[in-house]
Amino acid sequence: MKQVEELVLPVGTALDRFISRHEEQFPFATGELSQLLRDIALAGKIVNREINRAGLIGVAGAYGQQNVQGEEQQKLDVIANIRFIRALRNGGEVCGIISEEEEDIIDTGSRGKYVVAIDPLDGSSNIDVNVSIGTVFSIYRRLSPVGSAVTMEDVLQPGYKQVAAGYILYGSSTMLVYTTGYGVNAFTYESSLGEFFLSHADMQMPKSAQSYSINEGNYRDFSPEIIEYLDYCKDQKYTARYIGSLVADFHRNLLKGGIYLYPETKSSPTGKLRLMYECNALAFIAEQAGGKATDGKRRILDIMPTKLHQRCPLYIGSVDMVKQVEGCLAKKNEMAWQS
Ligand code: P6P
Repeated sequence: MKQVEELVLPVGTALDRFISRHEEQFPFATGELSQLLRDIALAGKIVNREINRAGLIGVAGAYGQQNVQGEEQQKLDVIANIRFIRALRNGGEVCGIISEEEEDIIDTGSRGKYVVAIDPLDGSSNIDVNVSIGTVFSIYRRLSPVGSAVTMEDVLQPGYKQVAAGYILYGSSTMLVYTTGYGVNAFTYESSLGEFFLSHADMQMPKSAQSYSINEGNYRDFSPEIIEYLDYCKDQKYTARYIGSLVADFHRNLLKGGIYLYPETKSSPTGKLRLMYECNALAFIAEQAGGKATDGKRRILDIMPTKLHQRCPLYIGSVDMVKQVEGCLAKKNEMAWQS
């Protein structure tokens, strides 16, 4: 006969309760940032539902136009963008939004104290083949006076100014992972209850591992220093894992250790990934979990942005592995300096 306690196991800590319990950590804790995180979680639940049913509700496939990046938009890119912008606008805590899918700043006209940089759906080329994809977001405090128009300075802040950052991974399970500068916590979505529950508390990224993540199809395009590092990985019999969705590759490395590399190439001389709504958020999370993130020369979080959609090379993951790549690249940087 089972004890009654076994019959009524606790369901765990819901995201809402976790946020409320940790509210005192938020600077100027007046509940707005907590509400903003809830707004993002709500939009994530809605997008999750649409991703899971994409093939049934006619939202799979291409939308038929390109975004400001010149990339073919998928229907779900457009849908996710609308869902997150609507949730942030209706929530009232955000005065400005920059999005991969929007050319310019969105000024919500609200008296909100925060600005958000978001990639509504990253890895969307994987949607139609049922591979994990993700949402990435960064949250900053506005710099201009409340009630005034949102300025470029409000949205072009360096990554170290983030007050929170996170991602939602739509994978074999849907997870929300975020930090407010007090460690990294992950919440798994229980769809039968419509809630995210704490599943990974205070995550720590292993300092090293034997797994690397890069698109080796660009091998001929890489610098000699990156080729040297990749050859080292092969000599060490490292495992190559590349999903084609940054959020999924990053999440694996957060749990198991590893490094993700997207170097500059001839076709992408400043790298492919976007600083404001991909690299900064993941760099914040990586560092909070004991990892590291660099563009090969600079700490990602120290890069002073100059354009909304600027790109940068990205080396992110286990601290010892990122340091090793930096060592390889230092030779290149030194040679460049001496030439
Ligand atoms: P490639 C998806 O487009 C993305 O931004 C990341 O999620 C992913 O890691 C990378 O680009 C894939 O790029 O050039 O290897 O197809």
